[in-house]
Amino acid sequence: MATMKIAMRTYLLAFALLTAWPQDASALTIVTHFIGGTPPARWAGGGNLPDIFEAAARRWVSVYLDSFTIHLYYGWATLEEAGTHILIDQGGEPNREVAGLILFDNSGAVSFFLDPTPDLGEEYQRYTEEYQELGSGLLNVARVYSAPNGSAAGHCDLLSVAIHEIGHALGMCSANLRFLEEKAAGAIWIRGELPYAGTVVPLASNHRGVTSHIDPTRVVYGSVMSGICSDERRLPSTLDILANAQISGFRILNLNPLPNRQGESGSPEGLNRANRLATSRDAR
Ligand SMILES: [Ca+2]
Ligand SMILES: [Zn+2]
Repeated sequence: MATMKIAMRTYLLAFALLTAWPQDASALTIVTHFIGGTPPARWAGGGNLPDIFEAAARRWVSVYLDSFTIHLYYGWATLEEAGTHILIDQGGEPNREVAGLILFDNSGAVSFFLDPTPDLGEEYQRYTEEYQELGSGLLNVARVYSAPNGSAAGHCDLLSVAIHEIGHALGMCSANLRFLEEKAAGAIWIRGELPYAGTVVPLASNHRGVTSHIDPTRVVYGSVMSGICSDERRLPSTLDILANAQISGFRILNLNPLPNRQGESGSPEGLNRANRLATSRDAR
């Protein structure tokens, strides 16, 4: 891992010296670098990883309007989970991850759906928004597509896994120094000038302690940072957006990101105040 870290840093530095990127002064910029790797032998759908990763990045870019640039390297590799994220470098004030590596499993253990139209959720027949009271009023905790048809059915949505892993890069990562401070109490306390200040985001624990995931046993089913299941698509919820904003010091938020269909996001009809709690099998 240390070798990879040094190699990636060197590559990053060389790349930074050779290239000047246009800077958008008023938005999060995710600079993506496809490093290749061998794709899985089989997958469903006619899409490809670069298009899907870009679409996943746009989901997060649409919610943070602070001026900040992060570099994400991504590709295929043999893993023991659907996807993984490794922090390469962090820094600045406030401290944020500035470079990361995200890998997706090519072993065949996970059967992915590669959406050829990753900005649209038209393969899923149902869209649900979940709301919950977590200390500062009812807030959106889940935006979930379900009931897939066609080639999406029976598969794990690669877009959702990419959104989840990029979410780790934006703050919820056990190598992130600010996350380590924030998670001390086993939860992330939303505070300061952020909307829904007073909300407490519960974190899942395992035998090694507090993890970098939202606790699926205490939050209504479907938060993208609690995990990803087969046969569904998860988009960042207000809770996911707030958790990373608190960790990484993002202050200018769009809590109603890109809708996939007209009128679906933030609409009163979308309110589904289901009381059910469900456990979620994490992709990691
Ligand atoms: Ca689609
Ligand atoms: Zn994860």
